[in-house]
Amino acid sequence: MSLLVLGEAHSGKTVLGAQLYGRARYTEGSLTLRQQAQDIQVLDHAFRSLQRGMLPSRTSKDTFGTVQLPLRRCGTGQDVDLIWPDYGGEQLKIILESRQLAPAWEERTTQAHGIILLIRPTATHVPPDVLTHPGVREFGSSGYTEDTPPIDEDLPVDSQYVELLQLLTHAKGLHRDQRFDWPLTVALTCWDEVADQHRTPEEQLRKGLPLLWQYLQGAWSTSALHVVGVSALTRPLKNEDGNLLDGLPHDQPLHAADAPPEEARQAMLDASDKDFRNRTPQTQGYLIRNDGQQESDLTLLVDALLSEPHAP
Ligand SMILES: Nc1nc2c(ncn2[C@@H]2O[C@H](COP(=O)(O)OP(=O)(O)OP(=O)(O)O)[C@@H](O)[C@H]2O)c(=O)[nH]1
Ligand SMILES: [Mg+2]
Repeated sequence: MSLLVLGEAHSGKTVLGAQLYGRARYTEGSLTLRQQAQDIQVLDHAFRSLQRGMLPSRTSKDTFGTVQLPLRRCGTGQDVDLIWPDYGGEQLKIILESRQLAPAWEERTTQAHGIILLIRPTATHVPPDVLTHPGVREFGSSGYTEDTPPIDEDLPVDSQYVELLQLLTHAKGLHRDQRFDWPLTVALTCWDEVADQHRTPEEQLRKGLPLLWQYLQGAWSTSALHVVGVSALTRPLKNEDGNLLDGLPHDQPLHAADAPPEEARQAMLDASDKDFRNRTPQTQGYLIRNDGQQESDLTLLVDALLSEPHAP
């Protein structure tokens, strides 16, 4: 059975994918890696960066693929393929603008037993005035960073997610004459950045993306819908000088190939978080269940969907 994961640019796809891979491979949780596969190299590589206390590089804008993570559910022995997004930049936006799924995506969607939608709440929080006047959104206003993806002039951010879900359910052949039973988990990523840590993930979704919340309430059956929070890193990574690390563009090396060893070592130190490295990535990152309970087993993100009855 396969589960399709979707998330827009900078939503934390690569880091979370690497952490899930690390948990499944090196720790005992609800899911394990059932085999090594050629195409998991991307996640393996990203996990090795985290082991060095460094952030994985940004995914190239031109990449638009997926990585199949072959997992096994420990309790039941059931095999699950997690179709993890390996794309960068504006690729999801292209789907939304063209309002069409490419044939390969249509096939993945039809075959998917369920979907995991990754949303980074701090990158999509839109103040009310911006909903009515999209043009006034600027860097530096609350919740915006350079990482904040641009929004379509005509659409508030949450309508884009509604449109995406409409495209997917259409491709899946589901009709609105009854609520959808297709298992869906909305995972709010980089949860450590969320200002009000006392909110449950569902409250955060309702507050931050009200249109999406309303749509889900009307369209999805309650038992098939899950909302969780997830922080893949626990906190932002910083170097020893306290400067925030950033995922380098994929084609930018850390230092020149012929850099003297001391310069290369300094470049490594500047781009790594010593404490994160010492604690190892496996012990960091957590998931927040909707009842507010914190779990260190990130693979529970997938488990909730598997408890659901089979999709139509
Ligand atoms: N605080 C915090 N920051 C995170 C977390 N996960 C990722 N980040 C930050 O977000 C940046 C983007 O994460 P990626 O995993 O590269 O995101 P992506 O969706 O793969 O991004 P693209 O490949 O550029 O589309 C990282 O470089 C980190 O700086 C997290 O759990 N907490
Ligand atoms: Mg990426």
